[in-house]
Amino acid sequence: MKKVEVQTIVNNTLNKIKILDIHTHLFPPQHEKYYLSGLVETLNYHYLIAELFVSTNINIEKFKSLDKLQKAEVVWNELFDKRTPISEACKGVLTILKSLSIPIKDKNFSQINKLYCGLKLTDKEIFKKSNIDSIVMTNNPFNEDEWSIFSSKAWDKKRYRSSLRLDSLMLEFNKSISIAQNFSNETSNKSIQIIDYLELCFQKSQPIYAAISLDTEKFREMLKSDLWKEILKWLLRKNLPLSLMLGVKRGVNKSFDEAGDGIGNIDLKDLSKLCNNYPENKFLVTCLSLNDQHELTVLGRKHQNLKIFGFWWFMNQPSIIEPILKMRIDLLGLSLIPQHSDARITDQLIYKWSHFKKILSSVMIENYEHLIKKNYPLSKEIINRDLNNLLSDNAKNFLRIK
Ligand code: FIX
Ligand code: ZN
Repeated sequence: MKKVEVQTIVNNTLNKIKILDIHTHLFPPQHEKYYLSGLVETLNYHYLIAELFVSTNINIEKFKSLDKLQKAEVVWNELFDKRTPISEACKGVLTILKSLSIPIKDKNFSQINKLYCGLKLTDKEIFKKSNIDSIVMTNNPFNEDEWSIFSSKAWDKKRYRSSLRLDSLMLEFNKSISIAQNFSNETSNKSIQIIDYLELCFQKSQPIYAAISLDTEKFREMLKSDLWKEILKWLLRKNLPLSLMLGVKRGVNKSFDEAGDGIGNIDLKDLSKLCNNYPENKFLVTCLSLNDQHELTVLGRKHQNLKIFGFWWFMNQPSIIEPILKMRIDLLGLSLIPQHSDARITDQLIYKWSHFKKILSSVMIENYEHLIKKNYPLSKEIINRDLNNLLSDNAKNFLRIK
Protein backbone atom coordinates (compact mmCIF):
# COMPACT_ATOMS: atom_id res chain seq x y z
CA MET A 1 0.00 0.00 0.00
CA LYS A 2 1.29 3.47 -0.92
CA LYS A 3 1.43 6.55 1.33
CA VAL A 4 -1.29 8.42 -0.57
CA GLU A 5 -3.56 5.39 -0.43
CA VAL A 6 -3.15 5.24 3.35
CA GLN A 7 -4.18 8.86 3.68
CA THR A 8 -7.28 8.41 1.55
CA ILE A 9 -8.35 5.20 3.28
CA VAL A 10 -7.84 6.60 6.80
CA ASN A 11 -9.78 9.77 6.05
CA ASN A 12 -12.59 8.01 4.20
CA THR A 13 -12.92 5.44 6.96
CA LEU A 14 -12.91 8.09 9.70
CA ASN A 15 -15.75 9.86 7.91
CA LYS A 16 -17.84 6.70 7.86
CA ILE A 17 -17.42 5.22 11.32
CA LYS A 18 -20.39 5.51 13.63
CA ILE A 19 -19.06 6.90 16.89
CA LEU A 20 -19.94 5.86 20.42
CA ASP A 21 -19.34 8.95 22.58
CA ILE A 22 -18.84 7.56 26.07
CA HIS A 23 -19.06 10.73 28.15
CA THR A 24 -21.26 13.74 27.50
CA HIS A 25 -23.61 15.97 29.47
CA LEU A 26 -26.29 15.80 26.78
CA PHE A 27 -29.95 14.91 27.15
CA PRO A 28 -32.61 14.09 24.57
CA PRO A 29 -34.98 16.88 23.44
CA GLN A 30 -37.82 15.23 25.34
CA HIS A 31 -36.07 16.21 28.59
CA GLU A 32 -36.92 19.79 27.77
CA LYS A 33 -35.28 21.71 30.59
CA TYR A 34 -32.00 19.83 30.10
CA TYR A 35 -31.78 19.61 26.32
CA LEU A 36 -29.37 22.31 25.13
CA SER A 37 -28.91 23.27 21.50
CA GLY A 38 -28.38 26.34 19.31
CA LEU A 39 -25.93 29.23 19.06
CA VAL A 40 -27.09 30.99 22.22
CA GLU A 41 -26.44 27.89 24.35
CA THR A 42 -23.17 27.24 22.53
CA LEU A 43 -21.93 30.75 23.36
CA ASN A 44 -22.99 30.25 27.00
CA TYR A 45 -20.59 27.26 27.30
CA HIS A 46 -18.56 27.58 30.48
CA TYR A 47 -15.25 27.24 28.60
CA LEU A 48 -16.14 30.48 26.76
CA ILE A 49 -17.43 32.18 29.89
CA ALA A 50 -14.11 31.53 31.69
CA GLU A 51 -12.27 32.97 28.69
CA LEU A 52 -14.55 36.00 28.67
CA PHE A 53 -13.97 36.69 32.38
CA VAL A 54 -10.18 36.55 32.09
CA SER A 55 -9.94 38.38 28.76
CA THR A 56 -12.00 41.40 29.82
CA ASN A 57 -12.65 43.51 32.88
CA ILE A 58 -16.31 42.65 32.75
CA ASN A 59 -18.27 42.90 35.97
CA ILE A 60 -18.94 39.26 36.76
CA GLU A 61 -22.05 39.79 38.89
CA LYS A 62 -23.56 42.12 36.29
CA PHE A 63 -22.85 39.56 33.57
CA LYS A 64 -24.50 36.80 35.62
CA SER A 65 -27.67 38.90 35.92
CA LEU A 66 -28.17 38.91 32.12
CA ASP A 67 -30.35 36.36 30.35
CA LYS A 68 -28.78 33.75 28.08
CA LEU A 69 -29.40 35.69 24.85
CA GLN A 70 -27.74 38.79 26.28
CA LYS A 71 -24.83 36.73 27.61
CA ALA A 72 -24.35 35.11 24.20
CA GLU A 73 -24.22 38.52 22.57
CA VAL A 74 -21.60 39.74 25.06
CA VAL A 75 -19.49 36.61 24.45
CA TRP A 76 -19.73 37.06 20.69
CA ASN A 77 -18.88 40.76 20.80
CA GLU A 78 -15.97 40.38 23.20
CA LEU A 79 -14.38 37.15 21.98
CA PHE A 80 -15.31 36.99 18.29
CA ASP A 81 -15.61 40.62 17.30
CA LYS A 82 -13.33 42.76 19.47
CA ARG A 83 -10.76 39.96 19.80
CA THR A 84 -9.47 37.19 17.53
CA PRO A 85 -11.29 33.90 18.31
CA ILE A 86 -8.15 31.84 18.41
CA SER A 87 -8.67 29.59 21.45
CA GLU A 88 -9.87 26.01 20.98
CA ALA A 89 -13.32 26.83 22.44
CA CYS A 90 -13.72 29.80 20.08
CA LYS A 91 -12.46 27.86 17.09
CA GLY A 92 -15.06 25.25 17.96
CA VAL A 93 -17.85 27.78 17.47
CA LEU A 94 -16.36 28.81 14.11
CA THR A 95 -16.19 25.14 13.05
CA ILE A 96 -19.88 24.71 13.86
CA LEU A 97 -20.86 27.86 11.95
CA LYS A 98 -18.75 26.86 8.94
CA SER A 99 -20.11 23.34 8.86
CA LEU A 100 -23.65 24.76 8.89
CA SER A 101 -22.69 27.18 6.09
CA ILE A 102 -23.54 30.23 8.19
CA PRO A 103 -21.50 33.23 6.99
CA ILE A 104 -20.11 35.60 9.62
CA LYS A 105 -18.36 38.23 7.50
CA ASP A 106 -19.89 41.69 8.07
CA LYS A 107 -22.62 40.20 10.27
CA ASN A 108 -23.42 41.01 13.86
CA PHE A 109 -24.49 38.54 16.54
CA SER A 110 -28.23 39.01 15.96
CA GLN A 111 -27.91 38.41 12.23
CA ILE A 112 -25.81 35.29 12.74
CA ASN A 113 -28.15 34.00 15.43
CA LYS A 114 -31.14 34.57 13.17
CA LEU A 115 -29.55 32.47 10.44
CA TYR A 116 -28.70 29.79 13.00
CA CYS A 117 -32.20 29.67 14.49
CA GLY A 118 -33.63 29.55 10.97
CA LEU A 119 -32.00 26.16 10.46
CA LYS A 120 -34.15 24.62 13.23
CA LEU A 121 -31.45 22.01 13.70
CA THR A 122 -32.63 18.80 15.40
CA ASP A 123 -30.55 16.47 17.53
CA LYS A 124 -30.97 13.78 14.87
CA GLU A 125 -29.47 16.05 12.23
CA ILE A 126 -26.56 16.93 14.50
CA PHE A 127 -25.88 13.27 15.29
CA LYS A 128 -25.98 12.48 11.58
CA LYS A 129 -23.68 15.34 10.67
CA SER A 130 -21.15 14.25 13.29
CA ASN A 131 -21.56 10.53 12.55
CA ILE A 132 -22.56 9.78 16.11
CA ASP A 133 -24.35 6.52 16.65
CA SER A 134 -24.97 7.00 20.36
CA ILE A 135 -23.83 9.08 23.30
CA VAL A 136 -23.70 8.41 27.02
CA MET A 137 -25.48 10.91 29.24
CA THR A 138 -24.33 11.88 32.74
CA ASN A 139 -27.27 10.96 35.00
CA ASN A 140 -27.21 11.95 38.64
CA PRO A 141 -29.63 9.80 40.67
CA PHE A 142 -29.44 12.29 43.53
CA ASN A 143 -30.79 15.17 41.44
CA GLU A 144 -34.50 14.42 41.42
CA ASP A 145 -35.42 16.95 38.75
CA GLU A 146 -32.76 15.79 36.30
CA TRP A 147 -33.42 12.11 37.15
CA SER A 148 -37.10 12.55 36.25
CA ILE A 149 -36.07 11.74 32.66
CA PHE A 150 -36.45 8.09 33.63
CA SER A 151 -40.11 8.56 34.50
CA SER A 152 -40.81 9.22 30.83
CA LYS A 153 -40.43 6.55 28.20
CA ALA A 154 -40.60 8.75 25.16
CA TRP A 155 -36.96 9.17 24.22
CA ASP A 156 -34.58 7.15 22.10
CA LYS A 157 -32.69 4.93 24.53
CA LYS A 158 -30.44 3.47 21.85
CA ARG A 159 -29.18 6.90 20.93
CA TYR A 160 -29.02 8.33 24.47
CA ARG A 161 -27.48 5.74 26.79
CA SER A 162 -27.28 6.33 30.51
CA SER A 163 -24.62 6.33 33.21
CA LEU A 164 -24.88 6.65 36.99
CA ARG A 165 -22.97 9.69 38.21
CA LEU A 166 -22.12 9.30 41.88
CA ASP A 167 -20.30 12.54 42.81
CA SER A 168 -23.18 13.53 45.09
CA LEU A 169 -22.35 10.63 47.41
CA MET A 170 -19.04 12.35 48.12
CA LEU A 171 -20.04 15.98 47.89
CA GLU A 172 -23.48 16.02 49.48
CA PHE A 173 -23.82 12.82 51.45
CA ASN A 174 -26.64 14.02 53.71
CA LYS A 175 -28.85 15.00 50.80
CA SER A 176 -28.03 11.74 49.02
CA ILE A 177 -28.83 9.55 52.00
CA SER A 178 -32.10 11.34 52.64
CA ILE A 179 -33.17 10.59 49.04
CA ALA A 180 -32.01 6.97 49.25
CA GLN A 181 -33.85 6.39 52.54
CA ASN A 182 -37.18 7.09 50.83
CA PHE A 183 -36.64 4.06 48.63
CA SER A 184 -35.25 1.48 51.09
CA ASN A 185 -36.84 -0.80 53.67
CA GLU A 186 -33.62 -0.78 55.68
CA THR A 187 -33.98 1.44 58.77
CA SER A 188 -30.45 1.95 60.08
CA ASN A 189 -27.59 0.76 57.83
CA LYS A 190 -26.81 3.65 55.47
CA SER A 191 -24.70 1.56 53.10
CA ILE A 192 -27.60 -0.83 52.59
CA GLN A 193 -29.96 2.12 52.02
CA ILE A 194 -27.67 3.52 49.33
CA ILE A 195 -27.20 0.15 47.63
CA ASP A 196 -30.98 -0.43 47.69
CA TYR A 197 -31.48 2.93 46.00
CA LEU A 198 -28.73 2.34 43.45
CA GLU A 199 -30.29 -1.01 42.61
CA LEU A 200 -33.60 0.73 41.96
CA CYS A 201 -31.89 3.35 39.82
CA PHE A 202 -30.09 0.61 37.93
CA GLN A 203 -33.39 -1.11 37.14
CA LYS A 204 -34.93 2.14 36.03
CA SER A 205 -32.10 3.62 33.95
CA GLN A 206 -30.09 0.58 32.74
CA PRO A 207 -26.77 2.47 32.97
CA ILE A 208 -23.71 1.20 31.14
CA TYR A 209 -21.27 2.39 33.81
CA ALA A 210 -21.10 4.35 37.05
CA ALA A 211 -18.84 7.39 37.34
CA ILE A 212 -17.25 9.75 39.83
CA SER A 213 -14.80 12.66 39.65
CA LEU A 214 -12.19 12.93 42.41
CA ASP A 215 -9.04 14.59 43.73
CA THR A 216 -6.47 12.86 45.97
CA GLU A 217 -8.27 13.68 49.17
CA LYS A 218 -11.63 12.39 47.94
CA PHE A 219 -10.03 9.37 46.30
CA ARG A 220 -8.41 8.34 49.61
CA GLU A 221 -11.66 8.96 51.45
CA MET A 222 -13.35 6.70 48.93
CA LEU A 223 -10.74 3.94 49.26
CA LYS A 224 -11.18 3.88 53.04
CA SER A 225 -14.95 4.09 53.09
CA ASP A 226 -17.13 1.09 53.99
CA LEU A 227 -19.88 2.45 51.77
CA TRP A 228 -17.58 2.42 48.73
CA LYS A 229 -16.47 -1.14 49.50
CA GLU A 230 -20.14 -2.09 49.22
CA ILE A 231 -20.61 0.01 46.08
CA LEU A 232 -17.64 -1.70 44.42
CA LYS A 233 -19.09 -5.11 45.30
CA TRP A 234 -22.46 -4.02 43.93
CA LEU A 235 -20.88 -2.72 40.70
CA LEU A 236 -19.20 -6.07 40.26
CA ARG A 237 -22.49 -7.92 40.74
CA LYS A 238 -24.09 -5.67 38.14
CA ASN A 239 -21.14 -5.99 35.76
CA LEU A 240 -20.78 -2.21 35.72
CA PRO A 241 -17.39 -0.56 35.24
CA LEU A 242 -16.59 2.49 37.35
CA SER A 243 -15.40 5.55 35.47
CA LEU A 244 -12.89 7.59 37.45
CA MET A 245 -12.35 11.17 36.35
CA LEU A 246 -9.27 12.08 38.33
CA GLY A 247 -7.60 15.30 39.37
CA VAL A 248 -10.37 17.90 39.43
CA LYS A 249 -10.61 20.61 42.06
CA ARG A 250 -14.06 22.15 42.14
CA GLY A 251 -14.61 25.83 42.80
CA VAL A 252 -11.05 27.12 42.40
CA ASN A 253 -12.76 30.45 41.80
CA LYS A 254 -16.30 30.16 43.11
CA SER A 255 -17.38 33.50 41.64
CA PHE A 256 -17.00 31.95 38.15
CA ASP A 257 -19.64 29.29 39.03
CA GLU A 258 -19.37 26.32 36.64
CA ALA A 259 -16.48 28.04 34.87
CA GLY A 260 -14.51 28.16 38.11
CA ASP A 261 -13.48 24.49 38.48
CA GLY A 262 -9.79 23.71 38.04
CA ILE A 263 -7.06 21.14 38.44
CA GLY A 264 -6.45 19.35 41.74
CA ASN A 265 -3.92 16.77 42.86
CA ILE A 266 -4.17 13.08 42.25
CA ASP A 267 -1.79 10.31 43.31
CA LEU A 268 -2.02 7.58 40.71
CA LYS A 269 -0.39 5.08 43.13
CA ASP A 270 -3.87 5.04 44.70
CA LEU A 271 -5.39 4.04 41.37
CA SER A 272 -2.93 1.16 41.06
CA LYS A 273 -3.88 0.03 44.59
CA LEU A 274 -7.55 0.14 43.66
CA CYS A 275 -6.97 -1.94 40.50
CA ASN A 276 -4.99 -4.51 42.54
CA ASN A 277 -7.46 -4.62 45.43
CA TYR A 278 -10.47 -5.04 43.16
CA PRO A 279 -9.13 -7.16 40.30
CA GLU A 280 -12.59 -8.23 39.18
CA ASN A 281 -13.94 -4.67 38.97
CA LYS A 282 -13.32 -2.68 35.82
CA PHE A 283 -12.17 0.94 35.77
CA LEU A 284 -12.41 3.49 33.00
CA VAL A 285 -9.97 6.28 33.80
CA THR A 286 -9.16 9.74 32.56
CA CYS A 287 -6.93 12.37 34.22
CA LEU A 288 -7.26 16.12 34.05
CA SER A 289 -3.66 17.19 34.50
CA LEU A 290 -1.00 16.95 31.81
CA ASN A 291 1.47 15.96 34.53
CA ASP A 292 -0.34 12.68 35.18
CA GLN A 293 -0.65 11.42 31.61
CA HIS A 294 2.57 9.38 31.34
CA GLU A 295 2.06 7.62 34.65
CA LEU A 296 -1.57 6.89 33.79
CA THR A 297 -0.54 5.38 30.46
CA VAL A 298 2.08 3.20 32.16
CA LEU A 299 -0.62 2.01 34.60
CA GLY A 300 -2.73 1.17 31.56
CA ARG A 301 -0.02 -1.42 30.76
CA LYS A 302 -0.04 -2.82 34.29
CA HIS A 303 -3.69 -3.49 34.97
CA GLN A 304 -5.99 -5.53 32.78
CA ASN A 305 -8.99 -4.02 34.54
CA LEU A 306 -8.02 -0.43 33.65
CA LYS A 307 -8.99 1.28 30.40
CA ILE A 308 -7.77 4.78 29.64
CA PHE A 309 -10.22 7.07 27.93
CA GLY A 310 -10.43 10.53 26.44
CA PHE A 311 -8.87 13.96 26.71
CA TRP A 312 -10.81 15.53 29.50
CA TRP A 313 -11.58 19.25 29.61
CA PHE A 314 -8.24 21.14 30.00
CA MET A 315 -6.56 18.21 28.21
CA ASN A 316 -8.86 18.56 25.23
CA GLN A 317 -6.63 20.95 23.28
CA PRO A 318 -5.06 19.96 19.93
CA SER A 319 -1.56 21.01 21.09
CA ILE A 320 -1.82 18.53 23.97
CA ILE A 321 -3.82 15.77 22.34
CA GLU A 322 -1.39 15.05 19.55
CA PRO A 323 1.75 14.27 21.59
CA ILE A 324 -0.18 12.50 24.35
CA LEU A 325 -2.16 10.38 21.90
CA LYS A 326 1.12 9.37 20.25
CA MET A 327 2.60 8.49 23.64
CA ARG A 328 -0.48 6.47 24.60
CA ILE A 329 -0.32 4.51 21.34
CA ASP A 330 3.44 3.97 21.72
CA LEU A 331 2.84 2.40 25.12
CA LEU A 332 -0.53 0.71 24.69
CA GLY A 333 -0.98 0.05 21.00
CA LEU A 334 -4.61 0.68 20.14
CA SER A 335 -5.96 -0.66 23.41
CA LEU A 336 -7.57 2.57 24.59
CA ILE A 337 -10.68 4.67 24.14
CA PRO A 338 -9.06 7.72 22.61
CA GLN A 339 -11.77 10.32 23.03
CA HIS A 340 -15.10 11.39 24.48
CA SER A 341 -16.68 14.76 23.69
CA ASP A 342 -17.89 15.99 27.09
CA ALA A 343 -20.38 17.97 24.99
CA ARG A 344 -22.92 19.97 27.01
CA ILE A 345 -24.67 21.49 24.03
CA THR A 346 -25.74 19.07 21.29
CA ASP A 347 -24.29 21.24 18.51
CA GLN A 348 -20.81 20.90 20.07
CA LEU A 349 -20.68 17.30 18.85
CA ILE A 350 -19.94 18.81 15.42
CA TYR A 351 -16.71 20.48 16.46
CA LYS A 352 -15.54 18.28 19.29
CA TRP A 353 -15.46 15.23 17.01
CA SER A 354 -14.26 16.88 13.80
CA HIS A 355 -11.36 18.52 15.63
CA PHE A 356 -10.37 15.24 17.25
CA LYS A 357 -10.68 13.19 14.08
CA LYS A 358 -8.25 15.49 12.33
CA ILE A 359 -5.59 14.75 14.95
CA LEU A 360 -6.40 11.04 15.06
CA SER A 361 -6.07 10.90 11.29
CA SER A 362 -2.59 12.43 11.24
CA VAL A 363 -1.37 10.28 14.15
CA MET A 364 -2.67 7.08 12.56
CA ILE A 365 -1.32 7.95 9.10
CA GLU A 366 2.13 8.58 10.58
CA ASN A 367 2.03 5.24 12.40
CA TYR A 368 0.80 3.36 9.34
CA GLU A 369 3.59 4.90 7.24
CA HIS A 370 6.13 3.57 9.72
CA LEU A 371 4.58 0.12 9.40
CA ILE A 372 4.64 0.19 5.60
CA LYS A 373 8.32 1.08 5.68
CA LYS A 374 8.88 -2.04 7.76
CA ASN A 375 7.12 -4.20 5.14
CA TYR A 376 4.00 -4.69 7.28
CA PRO A 377 1.18 -5.84 4.95
CA LEU A 378 -1.25 -3.05 5.79
CA SER A 379 -4.69 -3.33 4.19
CA LYS A 380 -7.96 -1.44 4.00
CA GLU A 381 -9.51 -4.09 6.26
CA ILE A 382 -6.88 -3.58 8.93
CA ILE A 383 -7.33 0.20 8.86
CA ASN A 384 -11.08 -0.22 9.06
CA ARG A 385 -10.78 -2.61 12.01
CA ASP A 386 -8.37 -0.32 13.90
CA LEU A 387 -10.41 2.85 13.48
CA ASN A 388 -13.64 1.08 14.35
CA ASN A 389 -12.05 -0.23 17.50
CA LEU A 390 -10.85 3.23 18.45
CA LEU A 391 -14.10 5.10 17.88
CA SER A 392 -16.55 2.44 18.93
CA ASP A 393 -15.67 -1.19 19.58
CA ASN A 394 -13.00 -0.79 22.27
CA ALA A 395 -15.59 0.99 24.39
CA LYS A 396 -18.34 -1.50 23.53
CA ASN A 397 -16.15 -4.45 24.42
CA PHE A 398 -15.00 -2.94 27.71
CA LEU A 399 -18.54 -1.94 28.64
CA ARG A 400 -19.94 -5.23 27.33
CA ILE A 401 -22.60 -3.53 25.22
CA LYS A 402 -23.73 -3.92 21.62
O1 FIX B 1 -17.14 16.34 35.82
C1 FIX B 1 -17.33 16.33 34.60
O2 FIX B 1 -17.95 15.44 34.01
C2 FIX B 1 -16.76 17.50 33.82
O3 FIX B 1 -16.58 17.10 32.49
C3 FIX B 1 -17.67 18.68 33.90
O4 FIX B 1 -18.06 18.85 35.19
C4 FIX B 1 -17.04 19.96 33.34
O5 FIX B 1 -17.80 21.04 33.75
C5 FIX B 1 -16.95 19.94 31.85
O6 FIX B 1 -17.89 20.29 31.18
C6 FIX B 1 -15.75 19.54 31.23
O7 FIX B 1 -15.65 19.43 30.01
ZN1 ZN C 1 -17.96 15.73 31.92
